[in-house]
Amino acid sequence: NTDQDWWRTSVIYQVYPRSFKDTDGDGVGDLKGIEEKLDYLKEIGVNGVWLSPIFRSPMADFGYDIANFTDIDPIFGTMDDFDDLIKKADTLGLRIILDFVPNHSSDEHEWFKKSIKKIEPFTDYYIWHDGKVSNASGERIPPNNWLSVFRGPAWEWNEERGQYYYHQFAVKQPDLNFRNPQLVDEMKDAMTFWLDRGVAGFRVDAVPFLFEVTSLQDEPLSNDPTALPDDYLYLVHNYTVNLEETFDMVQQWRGLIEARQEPKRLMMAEAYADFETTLRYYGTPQSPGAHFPFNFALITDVNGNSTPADFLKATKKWIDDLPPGALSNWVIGNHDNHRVASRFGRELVDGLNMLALLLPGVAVTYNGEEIGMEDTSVGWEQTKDPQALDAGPERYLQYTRDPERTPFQWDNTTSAGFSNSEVTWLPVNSNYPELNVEAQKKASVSHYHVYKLLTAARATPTVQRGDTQVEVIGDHVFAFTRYLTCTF
Ligand code: ISL
Repeated sequence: NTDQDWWRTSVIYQVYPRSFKDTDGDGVGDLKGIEEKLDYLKEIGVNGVWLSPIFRSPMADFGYDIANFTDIDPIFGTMDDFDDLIKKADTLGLRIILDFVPNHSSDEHEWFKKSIKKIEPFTDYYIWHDGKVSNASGERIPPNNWLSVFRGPAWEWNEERGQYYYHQFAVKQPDLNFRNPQLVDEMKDAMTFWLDRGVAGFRVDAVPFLFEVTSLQDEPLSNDPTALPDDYLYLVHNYTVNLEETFDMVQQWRGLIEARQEPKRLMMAEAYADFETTLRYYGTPQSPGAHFPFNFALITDVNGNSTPADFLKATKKWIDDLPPGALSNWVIGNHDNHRVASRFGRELVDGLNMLALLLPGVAVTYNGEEIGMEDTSVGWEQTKDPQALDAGPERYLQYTRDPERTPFQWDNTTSAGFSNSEVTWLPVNSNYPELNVEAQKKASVSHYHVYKLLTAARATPTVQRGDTQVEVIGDHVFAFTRYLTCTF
């Protein structure tokens, strides 16, 4: 294991910046707050820190709607704050990884405003279409039946341009047109900008959605009895995800970051897909893609009702069936999925951390997992997540991602030590007086102590290079062994 591939045995820690640490009292976390807490991250044994988006944004999707790809949002701080963060991280030997969100921009991005007006070269930076005329009503309707991940039609009429635009996510997140070479270059320039500023790599957002078929054909119905006609799952998505062009684009980005040395930069791809498709994001030895696509098996394939056999199935393929040379990785939570303690039950928090941190390869941790933070119940009136707001008061609970995004619980002071303001952008979980970092440090036994033991154990040759056996023992136990075979 050389510094060349520093991430191989690393713990990558996802910070959700809005909820990590607020230093200016506005109830929203900031870069200075992250800087202040880098010592803590060092202390718990983290190596890489991935920040969810910190770029200029109207925050319709809390930073995943970007209005300027090369600027910091004032709510998080300034470019100087960012440079300071990188500097402090360097002194601690921590690497900062940014979220790269290529699929869409905000509708408040200059490119979109100019695209509406057909100002060159922006006219085709987005996906525009006249729509068609309905046979039944004679009215203008979208070009096809495609649905947005956030529900409802994936097409929105723009009065000024007199055309529909395509949005795979919220209406305020128009999809960028990766069939336009200038846009492709523009996005590469954005990556280069941050690489020049010293970031150690990227987590690439929503990769499967980069391209859609040009024929714009309707997608087939899924026949999922639980899906309403405006639910994403109402359709089978053959024409809008994982197109060949997508894998090629990921390989181009890999080439771009591969050209950088000292430190070598990392690319992680976010792709919820079946196992075989996910593996394609590794690319090939000749044309490598992501260093690793996230392994979401411990999120999508198991839950609190799973049997040991389900755990065996979910983990085994990511140990035994990877292509030669492909690096494994483990993700047990993130800002889009309910917290481990809530999905599996509190008693399984340490167990899930053991899987993430002791199985072979990279461990990716979401902030709060080290202390077993739980989902926070956020009522309709306090709901912020656009996906939940779109669903409305009857259905928001099925969609909301707010419960896993509430402020980090540092101690038992005001707002759990997250902010000196009592008003925070999402409510602090009422369990904070007991469930917080300070309390767990003081306790003789806690998730925090277990987490630290686990990250420390990663320094051993057995965890770094050893073999792995996963097995079911009896009716109730899923077990795994890491071992190093010695030859004398
Ligand atoms: O969350 C999902 C499944 O649990 C996915 O459908 C997810 O919405 C998709 O993979 C993209 O997620 C990413 O991009 C979204 C943003 O809202 C999410 O927070 C982000 O992780 C749009 O930028």
